[in-house]
Amino acid sequence: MPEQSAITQTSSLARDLKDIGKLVARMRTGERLATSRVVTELERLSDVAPQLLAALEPYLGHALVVGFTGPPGVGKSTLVNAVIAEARRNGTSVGVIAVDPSSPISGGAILGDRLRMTAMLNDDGVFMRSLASRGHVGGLSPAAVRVIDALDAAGKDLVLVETVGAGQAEVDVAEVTDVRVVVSAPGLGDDIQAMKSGLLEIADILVVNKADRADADVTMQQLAGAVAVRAHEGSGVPVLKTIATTGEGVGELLQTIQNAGSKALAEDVQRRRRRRARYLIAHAATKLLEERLGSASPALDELCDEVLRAGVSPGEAARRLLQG
Ligand SMILES: Nc1nc2c(ncn2[C@@H]2O[C@H](COP(=O)(O)OP(=O)(O)OP(=O)(O)O)[C@@H](O)[C@H]2O)c(=O)[nH]1
Ligand SMILES: [Mg+2]
Repeated sequence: MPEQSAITQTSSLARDLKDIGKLVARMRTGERLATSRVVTELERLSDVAPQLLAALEPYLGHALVVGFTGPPGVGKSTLVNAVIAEARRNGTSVGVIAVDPSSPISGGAILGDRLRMTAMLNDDGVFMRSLASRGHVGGLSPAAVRVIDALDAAGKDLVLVETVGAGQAEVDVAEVTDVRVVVSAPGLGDDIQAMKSGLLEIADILVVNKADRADADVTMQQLAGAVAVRAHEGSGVPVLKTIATTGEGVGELLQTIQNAGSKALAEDVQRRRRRRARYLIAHAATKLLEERLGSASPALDELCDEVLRAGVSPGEAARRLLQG
């Protein structure tokens, strides 16, 4: 009976979680079920999440966290899929987080080729989780940051995070990843202009995917032109071509990612983790502030009136709001 199996599940979960150390140890040996459970607990921020995070602490800082972002439909999922295949050939273990409410991983749609997908599901060196952005419009949810930590502690060498580059997402992905790959494709039109203003600034590596298409060189030139402008500012961002569907150029992409990543990995673990924590604090602070500004209160009304009377500057009012 469904009720009974739900109860059994809950009690076995409770038993498992009683011994968090054991669960983490199982995850560390590569047990998929244990990893899955740790990820779920952290994603949901369940009661045991603080203890779990504390237990993961000694194992953090090993993974290279790579963000894949770009406009919808440019082939990010297909490219991530191809990078996984390439990494596995080198024996590199991979965790994948797809932040994409529109195409959940279940069903295999998100990562394209069902056959390869099935092969990966049987490969203990690969762990994938799809996360809804849950009203966190366009951005990375704090849950994604905790799941990154889980996969890092699980011993994955590479953690790939796919997000659609829309507004806040690119900023978020920049805060929590070590290497940022910005993916584009031919025929984006206005999106290329949008990329120039937003995404290009956070890119460590630029990829023109769908290089099998005739107009790929035009896109390549547009991006190389935009990057050349930045090169004067000393950026030197590589621009690579890939065909995610065939794997062409993906070996070079992975190599470039690893080169860029070696610098990040040499950085102090604590500093890298603080950067992620800073993002979480900023995220929480923004929410708190929105709540305070959104709900009517006599104190806020009073503050507004004081600003209107020019007795208090908006800056001073903001400071008071933050202190309150
Ligand atoms: N011709 C060609 N098609 C590709 C290539 N890479 C991906 N595609 C196709 O482009 C379509 C979109 O691919 P996805 O990988 O789902 O793109 P995405 O950027 O993850 O899309 P969203 O997650 O919805 O933003 C699919 O039909 C892919 O098969 C490529 O290199 N060449
Ligand atoms: Mg996708």
